Amino acid sequence: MWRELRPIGRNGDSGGYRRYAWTGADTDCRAWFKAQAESRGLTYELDRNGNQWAWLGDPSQGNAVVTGSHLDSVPDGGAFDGPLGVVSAFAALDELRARKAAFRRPLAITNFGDEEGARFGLACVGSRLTAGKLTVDAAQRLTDADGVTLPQAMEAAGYDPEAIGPDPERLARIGAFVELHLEQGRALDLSGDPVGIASAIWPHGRWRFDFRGEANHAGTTRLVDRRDPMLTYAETVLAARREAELAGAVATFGKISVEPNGVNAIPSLVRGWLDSRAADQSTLDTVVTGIEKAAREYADRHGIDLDVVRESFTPVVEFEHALRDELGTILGGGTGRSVPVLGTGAGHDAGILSESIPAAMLFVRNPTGISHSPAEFAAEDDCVAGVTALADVLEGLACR
Ligand code: HGY
Ligand code: MN
Ligand code: MN
Repeated sequence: MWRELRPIGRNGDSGGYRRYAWTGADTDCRAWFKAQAESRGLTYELDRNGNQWAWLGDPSQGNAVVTGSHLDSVPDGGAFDGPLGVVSAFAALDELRARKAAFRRPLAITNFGDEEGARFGLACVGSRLTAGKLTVDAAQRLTDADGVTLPQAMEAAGYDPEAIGPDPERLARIGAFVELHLEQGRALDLSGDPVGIASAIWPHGRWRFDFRGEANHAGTTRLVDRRDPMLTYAETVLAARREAELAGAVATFGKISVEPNGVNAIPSLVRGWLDSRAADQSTLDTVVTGIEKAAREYADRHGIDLDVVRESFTPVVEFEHALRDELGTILGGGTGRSVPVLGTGAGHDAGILSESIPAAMLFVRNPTGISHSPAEFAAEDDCVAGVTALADVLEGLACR
């Protein structure tokens, strides 16, 4: 499976993946998923929001156990964030078949569409639409950097954008969703465990800061005469770092666009996207309010107009304790051995779905903690441990 996925959407220069929603690379990933489903005799289904499903057993029976993740990536992402959960799901099913497990509940493997939000700016679009956490109206207005809207992109990729919307009937069939994911930190490396269980996802969001000044000649405009939004932007980036440090949170400006984007022109517009996350809501509020306040002070000083728009927000997710404890018991194997339970600052489809259905996550050790980068890595032994753990969990949930 890894061999087949390896070339899809891979950039030769960076070695990273550019698998953006509804592009050719995404289409190739989806074709791969469908082929994996069909080669195992699973019933393939595409839902109204473009999420893919591979069913073993009859979905209408209800109380299904579902596992999977996503196949799209951030710009120059690694091989594991997303695909590890999908590959491990198919491998866990193979393992359960080898064990001759008898399924008492329907089982499905999923690929949720557009998890990273790399193209349209909003993460987890497929699961948000399904859970009714993104309105059809708002989804239809999502636009990529080239001005292509989500409906246009879906249509160009051969999907029906008219069909998108909440899918409560589908969610009602699911008794438990378990997403396996590469850990995006070093907690398991430090504790010396190959696999852990998720406790919670930090509240997180994305804010767009538009700094508007005045375009002018870089060579002839005296410094005192400038209204340069790049200066205000730069000061805001430093403020973000300061506020996050003070609060024990994180804040990142990782994306920027500049107009007119000329070497010899003072910019008229600098647009920067802030991603900020914290362990609790009030800390996150403090950080973002502090950054915005600092930005407004700098803007006033330099004659810059500033607009701040919250583009997305995901509240704290505390995974259901009963399911989480069940996973702990299954993985402890009755030995009382405890599996680490850890929180994360990364968002996931499991977090979006957890408000509608019981959801849980398994994490696989990441020896460097690096993620959203071509350097993202997990050792083969740990990936195998992840598959075994997922198979044990699915067996415990679906076969007993
Ligand atoms: O956490 C994120 O940035 C995304 O939801 N994976
Ligand atoms: Mn990610
Ligand atoms: Mn992911």
